[in-house]
Order: sequence, then C-alpha cells, then structure tokens
Amino acid sequence: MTFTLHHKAVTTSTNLDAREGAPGDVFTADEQTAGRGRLDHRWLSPPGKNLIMSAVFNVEGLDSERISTFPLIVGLAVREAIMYFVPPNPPAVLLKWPNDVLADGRKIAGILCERTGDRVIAGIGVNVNQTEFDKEIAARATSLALLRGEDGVRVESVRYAVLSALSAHYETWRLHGFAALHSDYAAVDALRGHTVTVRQTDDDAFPIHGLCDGVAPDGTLIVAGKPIFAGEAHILTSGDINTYA
Ligand code: BTX
Repeated sequence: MTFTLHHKAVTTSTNLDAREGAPGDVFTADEQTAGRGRLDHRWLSPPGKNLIMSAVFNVEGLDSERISTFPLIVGLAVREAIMYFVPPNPPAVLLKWPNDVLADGRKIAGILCERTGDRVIAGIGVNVNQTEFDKEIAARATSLALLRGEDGVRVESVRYAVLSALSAHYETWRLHGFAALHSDYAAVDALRGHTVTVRQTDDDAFPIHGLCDGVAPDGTLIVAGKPIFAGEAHILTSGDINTYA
C-alpha cells in the first residue's frame, strides 16, 4: 500500500482532517488543538514532540464483523513499530484491548479508529520525545524517550515504522481477517489471566467484571466466559500492569 502524506503545523484533530481523505492519505500535525481519544477523552500531546497521525483505509466489501476488528490490527502494528525503538532488554510492551499500547503498564500510544462509509480512519498518537506529562496522566503515561533515557528518536522514523507495519497487517487482515493475526495479538495481550472490569462509558453503572481469557479470534474480549464487543477494560488484580483509567 502506498501512502500520501499531508502535514499541518497546527490542526484541530488529524482524525477530522482525515474525513476529507481517500484511502492511502495520511494526515499528520505537529500539534492538535482538539486531539481526541475514545469515549470523548482528550489526547494531550505537546507541539512537535510526538507522532500525531491519521491514516485512511478502504474497507469496501468487508462485513461489519471484520471491520469491527480493525482497531486491533492497528494496535498490533503500532506495538510492533514501537519495538524497533525500545532499548535492549525492553520493558513489557503489551496491548490492552482493544488497542492501548502499554510499556511497563504505562500508556505510550493511543489509537482512535473511526468509520465513515467504506473508509476507516486510524488515528494514532505515539509518545515519542515527550518527557513530561500533565499531572493527571503523569503516573500512567510514558514515551520512547523516557524508556530510552535519552532524547533523539525522530518522529518521522516512528511514523515510517508504524505505516510499514500497518500496511502489512492491513493486507493480511483484508484478505484473511483478524483470525490470521490472532496468535500475534494473544502473545502480547495485557489482559489475559487478569481479573478485569469493563465499562461501556466512563460512568457505566453496570460494568462487567470477571476473569479475562483474553481476546478471541473474532476480536471480542472474553470476560467471565462471555464475549464483550466494546468497552474500556481495567485490570483489578496485581500483576505487571497497573489499573489504568
Ligand atoms: P483513550 O480514550 O484510550 O485515551 C485517552 C486518555 O488517555 C485520556 O483521558 C488521558 O487519561 C490519557 N492521555 C491523554 N493524552 C495522553 C498521552 N499523550 N499519553 C498517555 N495518556 C494520555 C486513546 O484514547 C486514543 C488517542 C488517539 C489520539 C490520536 S492522535 C491522532 C488522532 N487525532 C485525534 O484527535 N486523535 C487521534
């Protein structure tokens, strides 16, 4: 797959820019004034420090079950790209369903996938050279620079690594579905074996709670023996990963 880059110094959200794009278009920015996360969360990223990018993919002809697993393969690709830049003896870099990338339990990348018709937008934020975070997220966030203990990862290099991995995984996924990448995902699943709570919204009054058996080949999260199709998971028991809001 070939990509065409469109860069702005400042934008509201590259996911909004990408709504005007065609498959293969990639929208980047040094800074977003209204960077968005899932469930109306904000994505905070200081100017020029991190990767901020939204790429447009064609999902024409694919059924909605397959399309619902797209965020998982984006997470897989972003994690794989991050592994090129972590130091030797790296910390555990794992995926928290559906697609948070956690390094030693701290969020190093966030992904927001949105569908418009027969396209999906993969919105990706990777903390690259940021070394200080807002008080509210400081204990739960990390970056490549913090992991490496030095500055100097080029955001463009991370962008290239993410797009290369994403291109490869997209082709596999388009042809064979998430099931073809399931074992790759299972190998880096942060939730499997932990007791978790899953909420559909931040103030969900009836969260689902139970032992997590990980992600199934159809992309659902198995909690207390039942499949969950969407939501935000929090680990409750101790382990490698801290509870993450
Ligand atoms: P999320 O809802 O999983 O995560 C958002 C939450 O993560 C916030 O509520 C906050 O607690 C925390 N957070 C905010 N900024 C950071 C950060 N830099 N590092 C670690 N934690 C943080 C994740 O949503 C999806 C984020 C997608 C961001 C990309 S950037 C390009 C594209 N444009 C856009 O507006 N969004 C996407």
